[in-house]
Amino acid sequence: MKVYTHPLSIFVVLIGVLYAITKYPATRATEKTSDEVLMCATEKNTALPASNFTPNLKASPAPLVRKNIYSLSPAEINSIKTGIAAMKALPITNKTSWLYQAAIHGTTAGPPQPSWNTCQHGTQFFFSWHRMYLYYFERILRAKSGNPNLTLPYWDYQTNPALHPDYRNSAPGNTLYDGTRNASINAGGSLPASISTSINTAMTKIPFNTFQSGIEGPHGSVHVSIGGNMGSVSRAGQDPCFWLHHTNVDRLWSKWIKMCGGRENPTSDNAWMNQTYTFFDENGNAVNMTSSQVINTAANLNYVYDLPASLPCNFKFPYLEWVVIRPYKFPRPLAFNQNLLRASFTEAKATEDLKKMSNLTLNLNNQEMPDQVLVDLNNVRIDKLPEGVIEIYLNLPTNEKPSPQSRSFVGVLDLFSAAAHATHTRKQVPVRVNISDAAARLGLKAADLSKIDLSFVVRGNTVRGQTIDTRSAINIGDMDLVIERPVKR
Ligand SMILES: [Cu+2]
Repeated sequence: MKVYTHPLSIFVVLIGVLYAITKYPATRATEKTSDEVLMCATEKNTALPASNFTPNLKASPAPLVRKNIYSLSPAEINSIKTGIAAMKALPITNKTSWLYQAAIHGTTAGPPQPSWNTCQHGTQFFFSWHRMYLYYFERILRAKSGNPNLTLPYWDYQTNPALHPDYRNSAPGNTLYDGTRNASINAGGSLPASISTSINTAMTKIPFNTFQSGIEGPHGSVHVSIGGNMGSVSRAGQDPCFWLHHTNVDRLWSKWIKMCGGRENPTSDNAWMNQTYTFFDENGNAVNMTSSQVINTAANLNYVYDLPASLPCNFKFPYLEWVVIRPYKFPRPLAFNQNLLRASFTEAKATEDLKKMSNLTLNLNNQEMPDQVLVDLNNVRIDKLPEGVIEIYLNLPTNEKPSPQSRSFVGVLDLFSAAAHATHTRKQVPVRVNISDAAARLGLKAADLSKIDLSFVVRGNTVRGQTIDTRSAINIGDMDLVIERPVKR
């Protein structure tokens, strides 16, 4: 492992220190991640005794439209403020209160209440769980606002990388403001551009799970770049901009399916379709909902997004089965607390998977369905979150300045899920990084995979054109290389 000094770096840690940190982990830093004692729910069904969801098909003549926050009228924004104020006025014991609803995502408050801490990250239910969560929150907010046409707006940070001004106005009584956010965000700063690039990469992915985990990375980076409540799984739902962010994530799922080209929801996966979670409606009544019930938002959930119309899509992709090969393990741990770390992974250990194969091949250029090359970072521990993101590069030339336009750019690290999972008592979910596109651009062959070079670059938010200086401290236990290969059905 080599460590280089970067012009921005304040803290350059010598190799010996890196090993010392790894071997004798420092006491867990208390800032920002200290309250992550909760855990996201495991994948088991967490449904409670409740009535089952039935769509109210007569609710409205046409589905309501969820719109861009930047296109809302002052009256529409006032409705949202009114609804939030009413929810915030209720005690946490009320299921339609602001704090009860936020605790459904995560909380350290007690004693445990129905549906608390059930958020799904790093599982196949990330999209469907959050869609259900938004749906019932929207119904509650609509009822409290007194505006029957209220819908949740979304924040399209790819178009407007700064948070909407009404959410940053610190005037007393503004229910959209959250003073715990990073100063750069409340000052009107922009999220790093690498978030947008990573979303674009994810949208090109055809398999549902590859797309979904591809969105989780930039999604988590939005959380951490905003910071404060948003940067912590146990408090994120308390920041009003959480709902803008997740409505946008939900919109990206709707947009992806409209892009066709073989994109399909996992409707033949019964475990996914029947997965049930419990939420509370505007009257505080428990309702069970399954993933299968949230696929068609217009018919079942009475909303659509203001997406451009696209052609009808009947194309079925001829692939279903996936073969997963884990050819190499890189056992050397990695730690850093600086702005740029280049880590060469050359100590590849051949796994049983590789020993069984006579010849490892790699098809990154298949037009229909290329192999996906993934890196699983195991046992990630975060001691300090950056005020921004961590960008990842593959085989970045030493003389090249890291930028999301680089051929080596891989994506952004999902620090949000990693921070939450870092204290899980159950088996950790690895932080997954998809290096396929960069590997294809660089023309990597199967033989090159036993020797890869990853660069981790800490990039701050941008305020008035200036990228702010920030740092991060992270430990990664070890790393697995994973190849996902589609098989024709
Ligand atoms: Cu989130």
